[in-house]
Amino acid sequence: MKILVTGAGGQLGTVLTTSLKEKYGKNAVIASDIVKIDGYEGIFELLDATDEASLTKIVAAHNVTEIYHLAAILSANGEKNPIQTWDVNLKSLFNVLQVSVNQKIEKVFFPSSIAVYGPTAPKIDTKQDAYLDPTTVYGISKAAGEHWAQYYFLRYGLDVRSIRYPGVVGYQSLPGGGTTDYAVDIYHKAINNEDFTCYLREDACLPMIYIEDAIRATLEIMEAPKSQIKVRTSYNLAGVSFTPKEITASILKWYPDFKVVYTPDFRQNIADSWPASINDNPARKDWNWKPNYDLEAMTKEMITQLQKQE
Ligand code: VAH
Repeated sequence: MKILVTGAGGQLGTVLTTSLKEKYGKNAVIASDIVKIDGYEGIFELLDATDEASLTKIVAAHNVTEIYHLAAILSANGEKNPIQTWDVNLKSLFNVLQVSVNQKIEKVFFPSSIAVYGPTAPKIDTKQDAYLDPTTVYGISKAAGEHWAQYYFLRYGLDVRSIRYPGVVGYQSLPGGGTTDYAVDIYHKAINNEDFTCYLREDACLPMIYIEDAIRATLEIMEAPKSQIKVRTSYNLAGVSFTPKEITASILKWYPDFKVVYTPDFRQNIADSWPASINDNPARKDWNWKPNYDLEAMTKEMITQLQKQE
C-alpha cells in the first residue's frame, strides 16, 4: 500500500499523515504539499496539486495505490480571491480524479464540508439529502467536487469516498483560514492567559468535531467494504455542535479569569448560512460511524495537550 496525501501540512493533513504512518508504516505514506513541512519525518514531495504533470510523476514514481486529497483553500480565506479559490479547489480535484483513473489508483478520499449547505437547508438536524445552495466559493467548490467524485465513480468505477466535515478542532496546528477556526484559536488564547476576541456572535451555533473523531471517521470510511459505501457524493458527519458562548463556558471551568469579547465580522455571514447541527444517520448505518468526543471531553483534551506544548 502506498498512500499519497496532498495538503499534508494542513490542519487535517498534519494529523492524518501521522495516523496513516502509525497504521500502515512510515514508508507507506508520501506526504506532499505546496511548501515543505518543517520537521516532517517520512517521505515528502513538494507538490502543487493544480499541476497534473507533477502529480502524475509523483504517483508513478512511488507506485501510489491510494490518494487522500486534502489540499484546498477554506471558507474565509476563499472569499478573498473567489476565482483563485475555485481554480485551486477544482483543478486540483480534477487532477486527482483523472490521474487516479489513468494510474488505476484503488481508492481516493475527497474531503467535503457542511459548507455545501446554504440558507435554504434546515438549520437543525440537517439531513444528508437537504438541498445544497452554498453561498461561499469554498462551499460551491465542495458541492461541485462531490458531484464530480460521484461522476468518476459512476463513469469510471473510481472508488472515491467522501465526508462532509464539520468544523474541525485540533491542537496540532494553528487556525488556517476557516470560519470555524475561532474554536481552535480560543484554546490557544486561554492557555496563554490572553483575552480572546471572537469574530462570531456568542450564539452562533455550528457543527464541530474533535480532530481525533474526524481522523478516525476518515480511516473508517476508507477501510469500510466497498459494498457498504452507498453515498458517492459525500457523507454527512456530526461530532458536537456548540456556540462560542458554550465553548467559552467550557474553558472557564479550567481558566476562570479567561475573558472573551464578541465582535462579529464577515465570517458571521458565512456561519449564518450554515446549519447548526447535522444528521449523520447514513454514515452511522452504512459504515458504523459514532463520535466519541463531546464538548467537555474536547476541551479537556485540547487544554491538556496545549499545556504540554507550552
Ligand atoms: C472552514 N474548517 O471553516 C472549514 C470547515 C465547516 C467549516 O469546512 O472553512
